Amino acid sequence: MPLTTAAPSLAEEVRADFPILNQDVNGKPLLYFDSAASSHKPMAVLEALQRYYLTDHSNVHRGAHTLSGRATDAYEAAREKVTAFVNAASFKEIVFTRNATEAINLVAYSWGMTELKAGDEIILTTMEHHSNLVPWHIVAERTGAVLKHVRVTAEGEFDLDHYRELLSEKTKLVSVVHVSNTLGTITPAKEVAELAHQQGSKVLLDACQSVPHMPIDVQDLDCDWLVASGHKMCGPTGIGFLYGKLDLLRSMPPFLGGGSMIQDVFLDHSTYADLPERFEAGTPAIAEAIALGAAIDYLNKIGMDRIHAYEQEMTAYLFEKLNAIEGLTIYGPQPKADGSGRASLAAFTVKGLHPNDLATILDQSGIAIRTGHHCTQPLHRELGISGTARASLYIYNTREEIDTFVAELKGTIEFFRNLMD
Ligand code: C6P
Repeated sequence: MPLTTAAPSLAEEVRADFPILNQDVNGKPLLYFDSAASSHKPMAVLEALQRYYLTDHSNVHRGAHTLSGRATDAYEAAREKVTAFVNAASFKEIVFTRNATEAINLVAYSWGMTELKAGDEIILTTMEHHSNLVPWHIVAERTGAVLKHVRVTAEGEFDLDHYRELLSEKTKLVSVVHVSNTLGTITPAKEVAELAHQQGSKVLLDACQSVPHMPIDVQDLDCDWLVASGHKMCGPTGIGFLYGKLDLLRSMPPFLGGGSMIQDVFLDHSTYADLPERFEAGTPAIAEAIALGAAIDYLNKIGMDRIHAYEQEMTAYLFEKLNAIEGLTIYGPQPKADGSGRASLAAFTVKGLHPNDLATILDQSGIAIRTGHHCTQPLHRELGISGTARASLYIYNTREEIDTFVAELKGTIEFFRNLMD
């Protein structure tokens, strides 16, 4: 009989690309379950950073010399990669920012402060990250705009009925998280956008936790803006992007003033450059943008459909194991049998134990998870808890790691229960 070998899993295929994972922490092999906070970077991204500094570094859009030309070409090529990755209609619709937080602030300060007036309504949800709450608090304080928040259902889903109730002709902006970093909930973004547009409202999608994990098509979603951070999608820190519909971006005043974003400057006034430069004042994060381009090449080579499918498989396995632990509560929707219907993360509490204690003990076994409020304090308040422990997965995590994690978690719970007995 011919010997058949099982096809390697995605993690087995890519694991060697992430040398950081190949280390011991506190005497045990590192088990990294904190990619929702920040993912690791494959060698291709680290090499792109180094290659740029070794051979091409210069400022962009400024010099007539060869290095400046190379840096500019590579920087703009990275923008083209982001454009294609989210299926934007034009590279002019992609503005590089430091991160998603800065991208939301750009919209809040440029569009929000000029377009909104007292009584206009902004719809957010109760599961927003602080990055999509605080900028709108500032806008509301300054303009008199009113904030409304869509509830999360008992099952942890975006409450569409409540959303429909909140929507009205007063709604000028719907700014919602695409995938919750705490509940793992997937917002029905297309429907949300369609309903908002029927009321003449704009739509911003915080896609920080979706862009790294699933195919994204901004034209299909029909959002007006979408934001993401490079460091959660195998790219470096210090780079993120804002997608905005061309006409809308064109209608927005600059966010920051300075070099690069101008056409002509006089002593008493200036005229502004076209998109996307208008929103990129000063020397940008050139190396980081180029490395983000390398991260996109890397993800594309695997295929976003495959990444999504693999994560669903891992989600189903993680939940099967966690659901079997007595006294453990997971927040957010349960996955369907095939792991679909939610993100590949689990925020949980264990009866009688503080999440920080759990994480500290797990760290002694080389296991990295996040604890605290994950910058969703209002959501935690709604849930009546001060914090959760969160395990979040990415392409390089394996079933065996889930087994180890669950075994260590059970051991830790038992240890504390024995202490309390
Ligand atoms: N969430 C987490 O551990 P920045 O910091 O700008 O790169 O990303 C902000 C942000 C915005 N929206 C969502 C849904 C996010 O998850 C995050 C970052 C990290 O969950 C750090 S708090």
